[in-house]
Amino acid sequence: MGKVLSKFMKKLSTDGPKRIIMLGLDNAGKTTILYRMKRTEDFHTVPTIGFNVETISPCRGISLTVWDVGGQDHLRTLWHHYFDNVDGLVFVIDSTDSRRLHIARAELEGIYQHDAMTHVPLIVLANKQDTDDALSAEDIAEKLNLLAWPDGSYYIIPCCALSGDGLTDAFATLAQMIRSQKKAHRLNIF
Ligand SMILES: Nc1nc2c(ncn2[C@@H]2O[C@H](COP(=O)(O)OP(=O)(O)O)[C@@H](O)[C@H]2O)c(=O)[nH]1
Ligand SMILES: [Mg+2]
Repeated sequence: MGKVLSKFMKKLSTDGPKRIIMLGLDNAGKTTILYRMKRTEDFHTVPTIGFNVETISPCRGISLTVWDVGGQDHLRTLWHHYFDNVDGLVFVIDSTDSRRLHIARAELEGIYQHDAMTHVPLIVLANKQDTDDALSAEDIAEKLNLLAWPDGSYYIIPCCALSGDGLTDAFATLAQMIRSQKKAHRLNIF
């Protein structure tokens, strides 16, 4: 039994990288987050046309291939092309952009209308917490109506992509959510 369990745990941790998509309105900080996690020095971002993709080092034993997809108006209609076989979603909010939070909410709800995305674990990043006018994660959760979402289906985490504060925790939490979900799924099969 112990042997079977350890084989099972090993398989969980050695499965290939998990596929993460990172979405959010333009200027939210997605590309900055990707390269901060990748620990790239001296990067500067330009508005993303299309996508950037990087594999980031293991979080809780899982490597994450993160797709950072452009968020300008005309690019958002293309997001659904990235929805197949997604293991986790990181949805990034510019916490200073209170004017467009209702658009972010509509986009987030729209993503979860797609069948392929229904059960995908969600991390909402309340980015730009270093600025004086940043809304708190609690305010953002309320404005996005997250309290109506099922318990455990998401976490909202305050962060600052410039310093990296909050990012490691956020990706580790997502890795943990993916791991628990896969485990539950496999146990159902037994
Ligand atoms: N003050 C502050 N600015 C940030 C932060 N994260 C990103 N930015 C800035 O926000 C702008 C948009 O960032 P970018 O990563 O290109 O956003 P994207 O369009 O979502 O990929 C850039 O000028 C970044 O330097 C943050 O945590 N704090
Ligand atoms: Mg970008």
